[in-house]
Amino acid sequence: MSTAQPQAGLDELCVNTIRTLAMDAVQKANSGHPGTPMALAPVAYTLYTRVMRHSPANAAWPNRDRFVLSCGHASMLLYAMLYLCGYGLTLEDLENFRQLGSPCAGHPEYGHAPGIEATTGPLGQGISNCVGLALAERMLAARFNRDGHEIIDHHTFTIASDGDMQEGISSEACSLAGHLGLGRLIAFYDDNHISIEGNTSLSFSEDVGARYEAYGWHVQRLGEDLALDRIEHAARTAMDVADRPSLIICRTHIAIGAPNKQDTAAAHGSPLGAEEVALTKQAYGWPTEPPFHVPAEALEHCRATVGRGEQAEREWNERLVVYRAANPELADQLDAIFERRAPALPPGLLKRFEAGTKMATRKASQEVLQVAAAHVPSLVGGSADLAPSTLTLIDGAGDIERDSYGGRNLHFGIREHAMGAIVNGLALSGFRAYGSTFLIFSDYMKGAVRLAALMELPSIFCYTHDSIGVGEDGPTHQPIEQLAALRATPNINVVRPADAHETALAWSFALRAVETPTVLALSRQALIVLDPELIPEDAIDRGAYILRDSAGPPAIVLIGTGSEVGLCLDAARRLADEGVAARVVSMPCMDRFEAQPAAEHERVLGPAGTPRVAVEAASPFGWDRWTGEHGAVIAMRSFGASGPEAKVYAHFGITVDAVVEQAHALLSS
Ligand SMILES: Cc1ncc(C[n+]2csc(CCOP(=O)(O)OP(=O)(O)O)c2C)c(N)n1
Ligand SMILES: [Mg+2]
Repeated sequence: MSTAQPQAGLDELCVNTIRTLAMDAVQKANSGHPGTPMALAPVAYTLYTRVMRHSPANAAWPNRDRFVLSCGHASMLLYAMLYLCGYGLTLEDLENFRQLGSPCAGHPEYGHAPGIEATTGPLGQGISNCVGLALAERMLAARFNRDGHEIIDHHTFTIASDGDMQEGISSEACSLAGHLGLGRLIAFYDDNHISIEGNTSLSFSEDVGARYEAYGWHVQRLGEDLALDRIEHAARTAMDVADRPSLIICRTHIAIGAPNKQDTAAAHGSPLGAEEVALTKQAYGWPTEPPFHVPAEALEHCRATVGRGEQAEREWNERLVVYRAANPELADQLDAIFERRAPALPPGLLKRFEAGTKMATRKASQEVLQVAAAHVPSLVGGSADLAPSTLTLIDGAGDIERDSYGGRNLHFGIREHAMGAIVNGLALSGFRAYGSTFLIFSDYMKGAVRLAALMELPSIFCYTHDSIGVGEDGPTHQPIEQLAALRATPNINVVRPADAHETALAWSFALRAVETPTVLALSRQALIVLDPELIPEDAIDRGAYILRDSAGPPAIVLIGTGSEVGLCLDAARRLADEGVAARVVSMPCMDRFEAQPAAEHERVLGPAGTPRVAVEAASPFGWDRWTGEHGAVIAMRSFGASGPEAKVYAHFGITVDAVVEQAHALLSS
């Protein structure tokens, strides 16, 4: 008897175990996507059991190969692999697919089970995260590998579907990946000619392989024959191509083997149905009962990855011991990245600026960034071709370029959405990463920003030109509703500092974050630098504070953020001259203020019934919560206009006069 036969039989048994688990879990949940996991089972099985170096017993092993299922709807493929390979998911977890509290959510959720490297589901994000993961690998290698000590040398694998390939974000990200020559990035493309509405020919006819070749990728076309040896060979060929990312195109058949559902859109997002499940199992030569049948040999065979992973990890740990002895400081830095430690910022970080002078908060941010970068070696970032305006370059740190990944300044090109996903990939790898553009273009990257919040990543989104203060560029460039939308997103801290000192605190706050992304909203225009003695060190953590108080109890409270705080101060002075007791509250972070107890709300804003005026050159949405029944909001109720900044503010009635007038109106009513 040849030895190939039993192995081939065992492989087939394992592949069919994955397929039937996916069918059964979707059938039991009466919801989900069965067809794609069925078709992709050979690819995932080959990667997990033959190709990838990973350690199911320690899913967080830093030098593991990464796998991201970009087509997150095929989540049962990932859950089946994680269960079979011994990552800790149980068969019961699979049986509870899509149920409340199950680690097997509808789409893979980062942090819900070991082995889920990223939250996927919004198509295009996963493969774009992978560009960040693969870039992070090269950046870590450039920083930490020393002759004879290759401590970082892993690969990043992903499976992407038609939808992933159609979404613009993947085009942005993969264009950059090709440009940067990220050779350790390997994507399988599930070319199944099917999406939800039917055949992809309805809307998709380009040659995807040719497109990726044009991006500078190495492309293999496997065709229909997905024999495991061919998949493995293609993966290894891709791994040998060190100077380019790789795309491996597989012509698959959704719901393969299902007699009535194969190659149909019906197999995409609905259970096959009990009858079709039974027929498909018969076609596989599988017992129709019980469901969730896992042959002992299949489980045992897949679980052997645990031992192989432990062995790989042991070897790496031995290398790390030698490395640590030779490079103790570097090893410490590496630990900090692996553990995603929030960097300690010395109090001296908080640069002092001269009170009374004028400085744009984007300019202050630039100065603070230099100090922060000196103390936080893992801080890296860049902009979507706007660094001269957003002022986010780290001086003297060098650019990230093809074959030169040791720098700290990234150039994303005009690719905001990919920038968001790549920043998230860098954050997943332990870098403190920021991406920057104008606040208005946060809309272009909202999908990725939302996922940073959902994944609980401390990504930093540094947005400048944060209001109609942009001036002449006009309404296309003047954000209105962006702050409200970002504040409405759970688990994002939106920080809009009033001056240079609040900006320093804002960076310090963002760098201390562990599981919450920070959005910085910075001014293009110069703002008065406040007296630092008036700003508490925890101003951002608390979200709002009394910047200028009235002599006695306040008759009126003026609340501002960012550029409008100065305006509130001027109005308060005028009111004081008129004998009106006016308090000014700076609220750099509404999200953090909301998190404070009611007593703190009352301490800062005055007791309920105190007349309050909020001033923000943006949508008033959300402000009535803080102004209360007796309050007023001075804000933007339309798009902006093109003109010099001061005239635009006057045109829209966001002025000291307007604040004083509004205060009088409230006091006399
Ligand atoms: C950004 C985004 N838009 C829309 C969807 C809804 N959706 C889920 S899967 C899918 C397309 C399915 O086609 P394909 O990607 O080829 O997956 P397959 O059916 O082949 O598994 C769509 C539109 C989504 N998940 N993400
Ligand atoms: Mg498809």
